[in-house]
Amino acid sequence: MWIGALTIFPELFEPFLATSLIGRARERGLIAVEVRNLRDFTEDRHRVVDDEPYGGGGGMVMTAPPWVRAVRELSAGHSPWRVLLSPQGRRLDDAKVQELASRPELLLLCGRYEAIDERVRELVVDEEISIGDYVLSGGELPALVLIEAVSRCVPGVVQQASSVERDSFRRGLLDHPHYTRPPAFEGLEVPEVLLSGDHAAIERWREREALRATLAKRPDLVPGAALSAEQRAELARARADSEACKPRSGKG
Ligand code: 4HQ
Repeated sequence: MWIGALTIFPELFEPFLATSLIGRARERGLIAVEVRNLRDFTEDRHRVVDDEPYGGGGGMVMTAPPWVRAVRELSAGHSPWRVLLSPQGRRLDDAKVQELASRPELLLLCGRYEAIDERVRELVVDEEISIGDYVLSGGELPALVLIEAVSRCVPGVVQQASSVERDSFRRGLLDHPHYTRPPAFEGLEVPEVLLSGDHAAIERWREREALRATLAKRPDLVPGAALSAEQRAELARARADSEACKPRSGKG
């Protein structure tokens, strides 16, 4: 998979992309990342990429010509899916990550300043994506978030394929709790079933705890989740319990 990124701060990318899982995936040729400086696509001596907004008001706007030149140049010879990182975009989730990972080439546009000239969107952007409802100073961290999440989906990048399948969200539920040594710590003991060696019982416990965690922390995920028989039974129990706690309705 090839991922390109356009930014005025290319130096933000390399240390992150050279480290750990992504660094190894790049060494092994599973993903290629090409980070380019938008200023290399300006044509003036001062390499200016911004200007005052038409209509007035505060802040600076990134001008269209360097973006359009850069995207066209980096797209020549291939046809990457062109993604603009922006709070106006559709929110990134696991389904979108998998969809993006299925594309052989991605080009990520990382803006700075108040905004980018609207014509960049119209001319050279296929999709606008946000990593969440908050405002950052640039699209670089969102691009790195996207690169890391997408890389994990590329076959071979995560050595243990089962850990991607088991990942929280891939099943539509949050993760169950995890424990490692020591067996008792500050008066808190590891649940006994995990020490039992009974693999079927451990699996049942994990499924139940995953559902419980999701009901407690992210109940909005439960309707969309693919539940096992054990989890459907647990859900019925949880619903019966909460029904029993409710005050009876008006007339009753
Ligand atoms: N940005 N998800 C770039 C974001 C953002 C987000 C703000 C993008 C500033 C220039 N991008 N502009 N949230 O906050 O993707």
